[in-house]
Amino acid sequence: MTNEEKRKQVVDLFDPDNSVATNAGIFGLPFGFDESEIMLYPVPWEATVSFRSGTASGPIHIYEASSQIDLFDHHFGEVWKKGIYWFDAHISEILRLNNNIRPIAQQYITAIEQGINVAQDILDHLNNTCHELKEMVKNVCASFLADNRKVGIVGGDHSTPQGYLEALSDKHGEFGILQIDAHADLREAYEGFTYSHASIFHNILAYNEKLNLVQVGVRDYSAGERKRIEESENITTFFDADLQAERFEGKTWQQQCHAIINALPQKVYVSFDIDGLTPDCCPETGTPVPGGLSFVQAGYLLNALKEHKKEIIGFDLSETGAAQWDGIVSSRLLYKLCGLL
Ligand SMILES: [Mn+2]
Repeated sequence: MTNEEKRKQVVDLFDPDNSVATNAGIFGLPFGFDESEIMLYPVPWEATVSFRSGTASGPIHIYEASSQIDLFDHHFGEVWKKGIYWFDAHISEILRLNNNIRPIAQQYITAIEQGINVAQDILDHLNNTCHELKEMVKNVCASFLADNRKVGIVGGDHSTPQGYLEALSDKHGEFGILQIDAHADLREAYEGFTYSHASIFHNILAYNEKLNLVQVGVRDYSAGERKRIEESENITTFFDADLQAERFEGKTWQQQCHAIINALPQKVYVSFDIDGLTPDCCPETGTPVPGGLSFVQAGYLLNALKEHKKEIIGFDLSETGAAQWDGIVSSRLLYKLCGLL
């Protein structure tokens, strides 16, 4: 039997209107590895987080909340039929790595904030461990892509999809990234960390010069990042304050979504930092900022991507905080992102 035939068999036997089986997987679904078209890869990682911690347990809060959602999505319908698998085989190894270097990173951050010099070998050790994590994510994602699976990374902080974006770059070359985020994440080696959550798009644009980055909801950024945005032809930023001002003056979200989508090429990766949403959707995220997209605006934008028939080649959902409510919002967004794939 092919994997597709196996999937069909599981779909036929499953009643989505019934309550969840106790041994069920993500979203209460019965699919195994073989039967799943979509691989969700949780990366509980926050080694270089600068402000509030907790996002390393984002995946577990998302997983726990996921069984409560109804399986018919208003925009994307019966998403579950694609087969969705929570590939958590590396979750304890990643957590072990994270827990090993997190205290060292915290001491390092505290020291540099106080202007104390830190031995270069400590920083090297931290950067090497982050590199190890990135390579691990890259190898796992590359093997899924080679197997024609679709992949979503579930962070962890926003550095976690770096390896995945490299694997996609190797496979596709040219594509666009739709980044929904309160921050620009274009810093060069924030606080000395090569693979900082604040540097992910600086890093991936250096890795793949054919990328097109479209940012939405940005409202907290440095002067250097502003300059970078203004000078780069392959970065288009829809700042949150500008989007909201245009709407105060009569533009509609529909028109704005069209402008956002028109800035993207045909192949699109969605990088969803949960702090792009209003803070009531993500109160425990690491660096919440007032303003942002409402949950329904985000759903409308994702649906508009579908209606414009963009080819969605992958996604990440990052920075979910350690709380039940944050898990509830993110798991619902995760289901929509699976629908978009
Ligand atoms: Mn971010």
